[in-house]
Amino acid sequence: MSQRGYDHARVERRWQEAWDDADVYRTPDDVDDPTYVLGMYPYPSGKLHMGHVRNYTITDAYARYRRMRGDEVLHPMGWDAFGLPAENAAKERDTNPRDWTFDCIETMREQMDAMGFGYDWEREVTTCTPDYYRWNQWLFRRFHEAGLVERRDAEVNWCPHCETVLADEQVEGEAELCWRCDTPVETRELDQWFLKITEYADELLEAIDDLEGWPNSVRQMQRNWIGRQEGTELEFSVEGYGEVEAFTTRVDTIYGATFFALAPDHPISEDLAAEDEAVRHFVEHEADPEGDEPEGVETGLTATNPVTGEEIPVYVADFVLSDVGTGALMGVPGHDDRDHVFASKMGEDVVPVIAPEPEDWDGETVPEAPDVSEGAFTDDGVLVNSGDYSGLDSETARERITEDVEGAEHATQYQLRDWGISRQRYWGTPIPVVHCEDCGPVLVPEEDLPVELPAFINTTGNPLDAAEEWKETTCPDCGADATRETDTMDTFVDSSWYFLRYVSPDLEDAPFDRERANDWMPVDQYVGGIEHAVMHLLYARFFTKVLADHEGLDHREPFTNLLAQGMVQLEGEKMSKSKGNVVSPQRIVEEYGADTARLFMMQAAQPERDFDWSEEGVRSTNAYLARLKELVEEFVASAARGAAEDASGDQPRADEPDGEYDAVAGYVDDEIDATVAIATDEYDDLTFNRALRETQDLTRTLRQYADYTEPHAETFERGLSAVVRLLAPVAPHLAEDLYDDLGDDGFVVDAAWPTADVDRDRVEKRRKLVENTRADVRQIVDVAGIEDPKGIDVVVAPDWKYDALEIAIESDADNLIGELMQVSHIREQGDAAANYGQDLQAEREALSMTLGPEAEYDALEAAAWLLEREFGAPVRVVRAAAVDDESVLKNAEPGRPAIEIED
Ligand code: ANZ
Ligand code: ZN
Repeated sequence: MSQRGYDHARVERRWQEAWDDADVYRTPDDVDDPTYVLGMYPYPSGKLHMGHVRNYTITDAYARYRRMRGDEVLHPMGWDAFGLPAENAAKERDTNPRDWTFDCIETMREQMDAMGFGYDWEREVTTCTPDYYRWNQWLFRRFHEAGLVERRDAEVNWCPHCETVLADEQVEGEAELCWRCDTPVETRELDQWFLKITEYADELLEAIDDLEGWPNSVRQMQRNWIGRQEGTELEFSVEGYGEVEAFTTRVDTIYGATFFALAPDHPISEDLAAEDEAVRHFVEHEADPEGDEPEGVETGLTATNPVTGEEIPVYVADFVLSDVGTGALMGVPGHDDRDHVFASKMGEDVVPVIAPEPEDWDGETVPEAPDVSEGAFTDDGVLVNSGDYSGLDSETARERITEDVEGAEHATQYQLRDWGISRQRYWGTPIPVVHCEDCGPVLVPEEDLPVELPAFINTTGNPLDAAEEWKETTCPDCGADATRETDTMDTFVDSSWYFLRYVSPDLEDAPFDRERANDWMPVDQYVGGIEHAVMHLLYARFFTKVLADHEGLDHREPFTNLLAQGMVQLEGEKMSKSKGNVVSPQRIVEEYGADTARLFMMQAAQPERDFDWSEEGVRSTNAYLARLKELVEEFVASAARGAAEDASGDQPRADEPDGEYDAVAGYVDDEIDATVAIATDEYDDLTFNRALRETQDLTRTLRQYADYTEPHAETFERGLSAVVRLLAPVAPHLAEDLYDDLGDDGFVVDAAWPTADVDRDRVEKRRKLVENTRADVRQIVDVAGIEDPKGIDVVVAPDWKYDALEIAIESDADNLIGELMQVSHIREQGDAAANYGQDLQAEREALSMTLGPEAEYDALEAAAWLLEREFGAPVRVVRAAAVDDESVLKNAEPGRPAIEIED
């Protein structure tokens, strides 16, 4: 027999060792029912924080659940091990990023093991090892062969403090600060390597519609990020420069174009700047594309509107972006807010050419033009002041004008840009390129991969630039002296395919085993933070599509279901080091145990929601586990006593305790089934909090049962066994211990999930009936000030009231009472029927079917012991037929029995 009290440290150590010895988390390679459950791998910062703990408890619980349901589950873990922080930490601590990273990994792996996460560590993936990053380099070559790599000059965000290029998303806020160090970001021109994700823009966008297992918010964020717009490209002729293309989404407004504007780095602007001092000054000193106010300078040129033939002035303006559309636009101040501000400032005309569509519009009449002097009218509407096009709706006009105007054509424009992967940093995958004076940039041949990182050099710039010996090499094409590329890859490259490496982590001749990947993929359930809603998930989708097109992957989307977990907060604020409000998982594990930490988190809220950490909640979770342990141990002890007594007698019997199978046992049996059925549904939906609430309710019922009477052994054991299994995904250590106590063989990890077939709707009605009845008794006892009730009668309503209720629900007659009175056995009830009919009429909208008189009687009869327990008085459940007292019957209604208390 196990010792008394809940010694979490002992329990957790014992089972972690046992799991380890038995290798229970090893995943087979070839499987029939593959389920892939994955948490976003962490950056090895050295410390597991509560966000990690929550993230990985969700995946662990779900993986364990699926496994108990009979699936073969892949649930791996690895390390997003490259990145700037390691480099910075290495500098601060006078070590190198590799040692620092591996130290961090070591500690975090131990912390994960202490949490009881069931990973197959044989499949661990560490991105900073040459075994992993050589495949980044290999993939870079493949992308290059597929025409998806490009090197071009590009303006980049440059953080002078980190001395690195930042992605747009790493630049924060209006003030444009570096995400890591808050230094204001500058721009620089550099030769950069790009992956051409824009080639997949359409598919990335359109396939979002099918990602039904993703949160809508994430899907919308991806749509916005891709930002596809349909519009028209058309030509304005500019004196001296010929036809100049402009992009517009609103060609229907072309009669209202009162100026033309060029981006500051448009070729014409650059050409003008060479001669025109004002333009040069503006381009070099004033243009600020991020500024709030649109600024610009007149060029003195005019452009001819291709539809109206009108000549309009040409500006160079900073709100025109060179990488959007064609870098030139027609300004329509009447219908675009920014153009309105700009035109007002420059004194250009504001002409209304679109009117709001009148409510009773006949589709032809030209409505009155709106007043746009104070602000633009930006919606679609009906064209006015637009020649022959007046009277058309915006959409039709756009089609017509695009068709009619020479040189105009339909065009699609995207917000999405190609993915610049170059980083001028050490701790990343070296881009496998050699620069040769004669041959230019040459790819490192496959057989020379990996290009390994040289030893770390502590310098302010890019350490790879300082690694002279490493840099010096020969050209793979011509053999001449050449230098290595010193850019490394964005670490988002690593995370764009790591989920494929877990499938065959040791494979030596390809990044992943095609056949196995096709079996395991796509990931069934992916779990991670909302901060990865756009980039990581979009890049992973992009890689998956490229690998489907070029590497034989059968799947075009990597993640079927995505859960973006909420934040763990403290007093309403995100836990963060900078705020100093961090609760350390390690302390919680030491004080209360991993099971308590896991259970507390999973029951505190739905996984998508933010919730507040509460030490009080942790303590009560811990107390619950201790009570459960006690309950199981009591049962096991009394069963053992019973067995000993039996052994001394002459007739060996089944386990003791051996209470009757009576109505109480029946009630408990029903509750076990209900709990199993509901908790299973909730596990399927990953709403662990609800599954756990059910499980705790059942535990309480079992406790009350044991306190009330000698429980029926089989029923009681079935209940305990259900609780232990339902809890096993979330509190695996204690569940193993109790599973063992209950005499089951093997590990609960491998145990079968309990099953039950019940009608949830009936369960809910039954529970509600019992709860309401208990509440009614409580209220009567309270209001009447009854100290010591002698007896409680619960009177089920007469059958005719159930019939009347059914009619009230089904009938749509205005006169319900009339309808009821047509039924003879209701009419016979006289005033009682009329009164009840009135009640029904009053609540008609809110009525719902109850279980029916017999089922209500049975349910109340089975639950009578709960009332007896609570009020310390005998309880009789009585059918209406057995009662003559009209005043009692009057109060009995379907779903709400009458209560009579004797004091
Ligand atoms: C005329 C027009 C009339 C426009 C109108 C809009 C409303 P949004 O604004 O997101 O719909 N545009 C075109 N090229 C641009 C560039 N290089 N830099 C900045 N803006 C540019 O994006 C499409 C609109 O952005 C285009 O449609 C154009 O202004 C502007 F009532 O043309 B529109
Ligand atoms: Zn060469």
